[in-house]
Amino acid sequence: MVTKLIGISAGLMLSVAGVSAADDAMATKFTVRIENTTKPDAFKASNGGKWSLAFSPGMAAVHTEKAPIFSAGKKDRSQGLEAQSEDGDPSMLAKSLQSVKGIKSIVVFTTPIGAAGPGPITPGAAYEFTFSAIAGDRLSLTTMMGQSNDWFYAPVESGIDLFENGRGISGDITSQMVLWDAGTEVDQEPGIGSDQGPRQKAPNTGAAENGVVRNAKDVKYGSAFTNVSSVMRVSITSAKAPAAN
Ligand SMILES: [Ca+2]
Ligand SMILES: [Ca+2]
Repeated sequence: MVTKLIGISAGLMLSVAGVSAADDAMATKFTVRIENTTKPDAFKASNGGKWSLAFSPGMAAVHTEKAPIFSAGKKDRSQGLEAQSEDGDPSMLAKSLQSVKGIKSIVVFTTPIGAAGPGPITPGAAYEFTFSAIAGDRLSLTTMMGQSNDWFYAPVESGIDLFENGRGISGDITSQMVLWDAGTEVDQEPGIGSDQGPRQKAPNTGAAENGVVRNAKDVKYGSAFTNVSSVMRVSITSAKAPAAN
């Protein structure tokens, strides 16, 4: 499910109150690329059928607080993480985070590079988005594991520190990504579950789990998918804005 709100090609930057223009002069510009490194039909279900893995549209937030989106071991906050995790729709989460303390900017990424419109990244495809940040800022991002009931990839709840010794980070940050279970929908076998994103009759369909957000390695079916670097590559580059003169 992708709403009109996020029907923009390059990634929609939502402005957040409290971010001053003065920050711009000192800001470092970052570009993040999320690539689906799997092959078509790479996975085999218990019924013998093969399936492909895709990752949904998602969102990224630059923040200063330690856990703006979720807390491991706690219930989902009903801010939209459920729709992101179950239906691949980041729009509600992006909207509600605008009023969360410590959020400085939000980017929604919906359209794969080279695609005509919003959609998941299928094997070989990638999303890319840019944002600006200053020392002390952290990055969180979310994307659904598209063949699950309510699993999402994100860094740990405190996000990724965007600076080291005052300089913007660059490089492969896949190792900082974790597969999480949102605890909102009962898990079925990935790739064939009737209530999972590609097969459910409508968004938000499936048995309620009433659980907590937790590392997917601790849930049924999860451990086969928690080696994130075997399915995606997330890289970041940074460039200091040139001095104005
Ligand atoms: Ca679940
Ligand atoms: Ca579902």
